[in-house]
Amino acid sequence: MKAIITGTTGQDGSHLADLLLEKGYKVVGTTRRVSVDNTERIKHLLNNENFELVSADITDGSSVMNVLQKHDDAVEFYNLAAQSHVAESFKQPGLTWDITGKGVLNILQTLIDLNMHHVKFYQASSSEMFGASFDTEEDIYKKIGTMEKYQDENTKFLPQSPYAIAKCAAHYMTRLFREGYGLHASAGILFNHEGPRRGETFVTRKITKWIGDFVKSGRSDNFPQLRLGNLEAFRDWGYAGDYVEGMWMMLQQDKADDYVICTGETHTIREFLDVAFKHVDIEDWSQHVVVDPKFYRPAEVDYLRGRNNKAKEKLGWTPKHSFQDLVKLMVDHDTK
Ligand code: NAP
Ligand code: F7E
Repeated sequence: MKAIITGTTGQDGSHLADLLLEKGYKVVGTTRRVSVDNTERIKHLLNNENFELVSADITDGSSVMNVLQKHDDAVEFYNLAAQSHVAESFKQPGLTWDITGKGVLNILQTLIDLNMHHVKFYQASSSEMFGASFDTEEDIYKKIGTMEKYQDENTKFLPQSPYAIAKCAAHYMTRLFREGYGLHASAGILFNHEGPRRGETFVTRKITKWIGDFVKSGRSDNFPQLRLGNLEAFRDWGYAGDYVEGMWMMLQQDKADDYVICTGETHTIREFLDVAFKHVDIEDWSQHVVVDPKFYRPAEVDYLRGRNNKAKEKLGWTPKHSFQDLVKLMVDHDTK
């Protein structure tokens, strides 16, 4: 069994490569030209004889075609490549569109042009596509009198950033190639997922990295404060290692489909700060954190809480790590 992963050098790509290699796959990972080494997360795989790193950029259709022609015995293709930073997408909307939106069309069209219907395709869709949209749990309302908000596969999309708009286009394109061309193309609508391999400018890792550096400094009084933006947003945060199992499970189904992967719990950035600082015995973090409007976004996604009933019932997927486990795992990693 051979699988191709784009975005192998990223957080999810590295976890997925680990998972597929454990399962006995041969893994072909793509990497693009960068001026500094980007293999930190996969350096433990570089000498694995079942792992091959090849050059491709998904904005360059010919490079995608070369990989697919050379590896036409692949049975699964996971597209995890993206300009994945939401705040950055406001600064580089055109590049975000080219990679996160049109790049996906390049892959899908190449699969069809090469008549590679035997390849099952996974698209990394995102809870950011929901943006300002949510549904309410009427059934719970009837029982306990409060209206809980949530998003699932039936919630409409109301994207709030160039990133989310590009992801919506790629999501609909994936659906079109499934319905129109009979491609086994699934999209995982994944809510935020984190871990020690998370990029250092995403809010969770920015917090745990700061705590790690602060602790390692001997808790110095002169240590620069942690500068953050909006602390009131709610996110449904899970562990990345759990979520890549959901990706794999989707491609093991006879029929391709779309699935939400999430924990079903939601917490604010403030709550993340509470748990993370408490783990290093700091009860009051207010003197360490500064709210800096520089990190506000032109449009925010205020509330995300997924409902994972479909993934549980059809895939048998459940998250293995709680919110508390996740925060502690990240703080422990960064303080070591
Ligand atoms: P990440 O750490 O930012 O990794 C993104 C990967 O895409 C990196 O390997 C990057 O390569 C690669 N890439 C960027 N531009 C490319 C291009 N033009 N051609 C080929 N590769 C390119 O993101 P992640 O957190 O692992 O997320 C994986 C995927 O899931 C992304 O599509 C993301 O949008 C989506 N997603 C993530 C989350 C989440 O919470 N993590 C939730 C929902 C969806 P370099 O190493 O060279 O930069
Ligand atoms: O922001 C707030 C920020 O950048 C989370 C990507 O993986 O998940 C991720 O997108 C929240 C936002 O993730 C800072 O305003 C406050 O409300 O960690 P984030 P994200 O935007 O939710 C989705 C599902 C993806 O698909 C994306 O690829 O935290 N926040 N202060 C901050 N955020 C950042 N980055 N930095 C701050 O200083």
